[in-house]
Amino acid sequence: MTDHDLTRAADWLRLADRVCVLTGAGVSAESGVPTFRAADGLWEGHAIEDVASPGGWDRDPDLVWQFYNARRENVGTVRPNPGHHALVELERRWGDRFTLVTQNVDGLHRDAGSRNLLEIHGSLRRTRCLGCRAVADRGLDPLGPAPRCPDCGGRLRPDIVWFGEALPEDVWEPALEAAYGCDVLLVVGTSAVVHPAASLIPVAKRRRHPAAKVVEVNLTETEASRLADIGLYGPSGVVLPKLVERLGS
Ligand code: BV8
Ligand code: ZN
Repeated sequence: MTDHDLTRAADWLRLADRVCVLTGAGVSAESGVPTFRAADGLWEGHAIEDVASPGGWDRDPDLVWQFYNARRENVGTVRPNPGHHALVELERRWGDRFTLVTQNVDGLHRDAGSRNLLEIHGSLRRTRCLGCRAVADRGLDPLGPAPRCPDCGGRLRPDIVWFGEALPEDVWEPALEAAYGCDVLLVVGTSAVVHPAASLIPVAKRRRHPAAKVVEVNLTETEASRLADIGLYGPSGVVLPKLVERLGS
């Protein structure tokens, strides 16, 4: 990342009326949460379709809960990092003209203080009852192998969007609007492989004139790079605070 790139990105931000941010696992990697693109394609030793798909749930719900309880426990040991806090600072400056769309399910953005937050893939901290459909925030306490709904006794599932499942309208619609309406879209720590989340990037580029400026923050180039107007390459926990600092007061 050159000083010139950082200045250009900060200048675009300073001129922006509306700012949208799309984050992925790379933001939480700075807190020690493992990303998905593990080299062997496995995820904590499991095939994704066995632990993060409706088919996997139907075949072996206890294995799915074992997988999610392990991730809940891991997230319970980590804290937000300077990258999360830099995004809270951007929200403080832009207020309700700032929207943070996250693919992450670890809840670290919320812990850091982000409030204009759309968790488009759900959250490890919430469960949904298959009986009465109640959604509850249960923090990160272990839920045991086959948790039951305290109200109706029905089976609880993680309130997470699995592969093959539609994203909830109540977060996906506002995410599309935020991407379409922004002047700058920051794409941080995502491989931009998972859809429809990754489609927010071309959406931002398609808006009325002038098209949004897309700034990618990542360790490497990704599927998003060809649509980015600028790439700030480095750890998000270092780059984001530098960007906020370059914005000035
Ligand atoms: C749907 C919850 C239909 C689970 C998640 C073929 C082509 C295109 C699409 C598809 C296809 N086949 C299937 C699909 C659709 C599928 C999909 O996109 N698959 C991908 C794998 C190709 N999508 C779906 O199934 C979606 N649903 O399509 O439904 C439908 C429609 C209507 C009605 C019914 C059905 C649902 C997708 C949501 C899946 N759930 N999460 C859980 O977490 O347990 S997605 C999951 O993977 C994560 O949430 C996360 O979003 C995603 C991983 O992506 P990233 O966040 O980008 O993480 P990754 O590890 O990939 O990258 C990390 C990045 O960070 C890297 O770039 C790295 O360089 C960078 N990095 C690392 N360290 C740092 C860093 N950057 C900065 N600093 C650092 N320190
Ligand atoms: Zn219930």
